[in-house]
Amino acid sequence: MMSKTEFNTICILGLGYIGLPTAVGFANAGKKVIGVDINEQVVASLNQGKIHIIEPDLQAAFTQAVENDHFFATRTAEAADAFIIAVPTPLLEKQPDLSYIKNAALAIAPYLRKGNLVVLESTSPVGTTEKLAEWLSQARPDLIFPADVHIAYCPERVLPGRIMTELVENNRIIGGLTSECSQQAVDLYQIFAKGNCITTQARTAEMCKLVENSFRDVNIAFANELSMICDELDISVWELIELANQHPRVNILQPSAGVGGHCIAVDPWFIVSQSPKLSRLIRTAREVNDAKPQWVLEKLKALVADCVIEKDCKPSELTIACFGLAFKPDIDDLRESPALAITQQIAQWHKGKVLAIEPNIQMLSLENVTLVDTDTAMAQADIIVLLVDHTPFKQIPVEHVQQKHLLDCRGVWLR
Ligand code: SAJ
Repeated sequence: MMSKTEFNTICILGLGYIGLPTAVGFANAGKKVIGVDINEQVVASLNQGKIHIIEPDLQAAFTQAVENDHFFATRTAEAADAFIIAVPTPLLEKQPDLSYIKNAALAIAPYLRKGNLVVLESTSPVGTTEKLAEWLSQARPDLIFPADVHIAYCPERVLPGRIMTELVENNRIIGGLTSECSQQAVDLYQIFAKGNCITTQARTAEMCKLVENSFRDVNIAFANELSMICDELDISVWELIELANQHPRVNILQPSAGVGGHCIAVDPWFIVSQSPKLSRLIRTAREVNDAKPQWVLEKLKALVADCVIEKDCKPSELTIACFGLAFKPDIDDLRESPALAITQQIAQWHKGKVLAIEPNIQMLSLENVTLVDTDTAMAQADIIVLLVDHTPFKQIPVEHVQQKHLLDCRGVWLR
């Protein structure tokens, strides 16, 4: 039986949506956390006590960590008992770019000591944890990896908007390069995680993360494909899905204006790039979801043409209102948002007024688009496109939506 490792100091590389909440989790569990980020502004802002990302309850928890002197941010790594790498793995021409992970490895290499643990949390193609061991071993030939320094992969699985809860409560998959590595990583996360820590091999853990998001993408693509087929066949897809879901073994997801965010629309490509011949379904799902915003735009153009005939006016006299800009309901994150992209394209194409209604933001700088409140939009719009089902939109009774020309991408105002 191995003795439980003591982790007093934890160094976290990458202070984004995952690294920062994780840092706060350890800090508020009483550990000393060194937060490392290459971005000078991020480091400065954090050291002034201000978080640079939007996530419910994170600022309060971060303030507590700083006030208790358990966290500070810096641009360079320092010696610690455990190192967590939570840097981005962006897609470059549909291939994952591992340079951030490699740079993080090189940044911690000089500080590694026998008995340390290095955990990779970044979404990664299969085999990356093994590569990490190689990079570290090249930089530190005096140490044996993963014997002297343990290495594990532990993907994050938290949902933006619920990060602070899910970080603690979700079960974790932990894939060590050896079983000792896994056990040490379990000891680390159990400092603040209440969910089960389930151990496996590093390659399986890497694939598990990719598969979870691909599963969701494929299922959303099924719903999105149905929405287009139903439109052609003049059937309500919303009613159809509700009916089909009455079956005890059917659970179809909801169609949308497209799949956004930083994970579901990205991670399936990691699988496709590694196994291109075998991942036909995963690739097609990606293509179906990526094509949905263009379909919405074409439907909108047809609606404008109808409205012009009916009102006997010029297109430039019509006002279009786009309800929702965020990448999903009840958040203010506009990055990688299909709703924002659609609104932008409408504004480029339409000669008349374009209004945007986004209750979660106060300011918008988008050419030819005016941010207004719901009442103004309802009063002025000739055509409505509902792109995101934010709660305040769902609270509007359908009788208050007078516009005949309505494109409802989320099935909120069914009539
Ligand atoms: N969406 C639909 N129809 C649905 C559900 C979602 O079109 O029925 C769309 C949303 O509108 C949004 C996109 O999918 O544009 C993604 O939203 P999401 O809420 O499904 O997921 P994310 O991207 O916010 O977070 C996902 C989560 N993964 C899974 O649920 C399998 C989260 O647990 C991961 O930690 C996160 O990706 C990540 O970081 O990988």
